[in-house]
Amino acid sequence: MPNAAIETTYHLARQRYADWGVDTDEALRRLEQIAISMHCWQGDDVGGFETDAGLTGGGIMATGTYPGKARNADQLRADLEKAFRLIPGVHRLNLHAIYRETGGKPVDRDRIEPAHFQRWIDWARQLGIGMDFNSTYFSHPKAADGFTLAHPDPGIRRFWIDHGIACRKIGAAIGRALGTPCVTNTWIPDGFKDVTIDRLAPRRRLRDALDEIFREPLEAAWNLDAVESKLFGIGSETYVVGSHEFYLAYAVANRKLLCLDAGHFHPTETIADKLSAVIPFTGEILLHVSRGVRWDSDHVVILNDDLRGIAEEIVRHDFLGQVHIGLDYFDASIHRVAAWVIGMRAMIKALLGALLEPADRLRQLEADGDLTGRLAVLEEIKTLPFGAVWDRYCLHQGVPVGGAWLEEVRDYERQVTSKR
Ligand code: RNT
Ligand code: ZN
Repeated sequence: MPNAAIETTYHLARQRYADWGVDTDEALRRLEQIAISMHCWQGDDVGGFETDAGLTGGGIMATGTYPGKARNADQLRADLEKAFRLIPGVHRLNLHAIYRETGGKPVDRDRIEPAHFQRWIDWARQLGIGMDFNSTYFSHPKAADGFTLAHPDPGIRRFWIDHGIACRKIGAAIGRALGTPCVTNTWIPDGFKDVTIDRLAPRRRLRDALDEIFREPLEAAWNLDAVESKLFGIGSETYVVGSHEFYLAYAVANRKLLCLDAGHFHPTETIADKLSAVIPFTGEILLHVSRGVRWDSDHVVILNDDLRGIAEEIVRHDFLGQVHIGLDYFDASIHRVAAWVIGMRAMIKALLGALLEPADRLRQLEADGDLTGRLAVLEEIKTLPFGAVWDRYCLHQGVPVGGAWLEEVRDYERQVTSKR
């Protein structure tokens, strides 16, 4: 579509929204301020560059064999840059500890240092983006039996505690270098496949291990700690040490960020409803926006009701300053750069949709007890010319409008990823 047509369509759309009392220019200005943390691990199926083994254990699984995945950090950075150029706005990178670069030197996870992430930091600075971080408690011989921080063996526990401590220091170094706090997330796979007798001792061990990891206070301007719960994993179907209640209690008691992953709850439960329940007690939270299909399958995020619900809760309650939005999925059955672009664009669209709600009017209807009006208005606004506002945003952000980004990914595939 020619640019002039995009502008004309936008101006007509702006009027339609104005009729509902919504200022589309203002919505776009607010949208531009929202940085979403794009997860590096979609780019190589959660493999990392420590060993050639890739993702092993941890109860998570990437399925698919799409060719051309990144095999080293330079390739991954190139793929990430390609994706960022197709996504409107300025976003962040979410890195896992297994993406360290040690120059071929074997360094185990309890010994990693900020220096091993210097190339990532320099790259992020060049792009003008912030970074977030994750300790990696899976794909490692010391995690092979499914336990890490809650392991009964004090030696193994110590190793993972030291990993956690090292990761917080890396997080702080990242945040300090980039001038924006790094959210360092902790997720462990610990749990049992089958009927469990002692559910308490592993939870006590986990609590104590976390206390040790978090003992040293770090500058909040550099590093923020988050803890992520889970319902079940492959191999931890019966019992997960770090359950929702465990981490909710831990986060509230210790003023940590709770990480809510959209795939980590019962299928009819949505994380949207949990924001207003948790934020009054934790202050801030981290989201792992994901899409489970029948189970915690980590499908690429799309613009569905769940996603819209999350964005609406963030915007309606003015939580933008308190919610760190990150994505978490890994689909190896489609082009990996496209998977990023689809998920990120969907998240941004959901936020735009929420910013374009006639919020005051809806709130008033509800306060007046006019529940008929509330439902009627919510249905009517679904067909407002949202696409015209979205296209105009992409145009002004200098990224492809509509499906034009797909051709760029196909080009990149022809020239780069298919040759790997
Ligand atoms: C696993 C958790 C965790 C991971 C990433 C790779 O179930 O969701 O966040 O997906 O750390
Ligand atoms: Zn997650």
